[in-house]
Amino acid sequence: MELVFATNNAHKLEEVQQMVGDKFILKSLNDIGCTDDIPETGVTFEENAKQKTDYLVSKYNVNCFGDDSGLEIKALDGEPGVYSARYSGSRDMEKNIDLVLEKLEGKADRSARFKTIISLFVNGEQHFFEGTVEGRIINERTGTEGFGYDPIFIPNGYEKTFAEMSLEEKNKISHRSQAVAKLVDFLNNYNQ
Ligand code: ITT
Repeated sequence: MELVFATNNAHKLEEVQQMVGDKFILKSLNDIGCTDDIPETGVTFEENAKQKTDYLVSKYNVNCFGDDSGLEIKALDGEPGVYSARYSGSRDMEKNIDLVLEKLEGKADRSARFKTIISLFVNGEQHFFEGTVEGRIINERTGTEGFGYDPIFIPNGYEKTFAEMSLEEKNKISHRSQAVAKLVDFLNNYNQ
């Protein structure tokens, strides 16, 4: 089954394709020739994820899913949240990470979670799937794998950051993999 994944983030596409296996052929926005900047103006992950699939359904009439993810830091009242990709005002992750570290200076509670919400639109039906992973923000970047805030996030039960894990290791526990596992479970049953 072919599904459009409403992303142009190659890391995310690769992570998710690895999880869904060959049964689902994922197409990115580039693959379907969509170069539009799909609006992401919601104040929740759910609203943003749904905006992506609503857009693709209305413009291309395809079966599709889209996710919105981000980092919620307790001591920052859930920031950067839906603003994770542009927390500092730009998509420059060096600046975004610097801002997080700066804002956390002197804070005792460094607990945080990554969250993903997936919106799926398939054959006229709307569904949502959620995944979260709890952890903490460390003081300095460690590791070179992954993307985004991976170098400063240690998941609970581990002593290394997401950026020190292989993709396979991260996928066993990540917010995105949990949400995708629910999506895949749903699709497998849906097809029967
Ligand atoms: P698309 O909207 O094109 O899919 P994006 O980069 O904006 O790509 P998300 O909305 O899923 O991706 O995530 C927003 C930001 O949250 C992302 O740019 C990262 O900074 C951060 N983030 C999300 N998932 C992450 C992960 O697994 N590891 C590290 N940072 C992550």
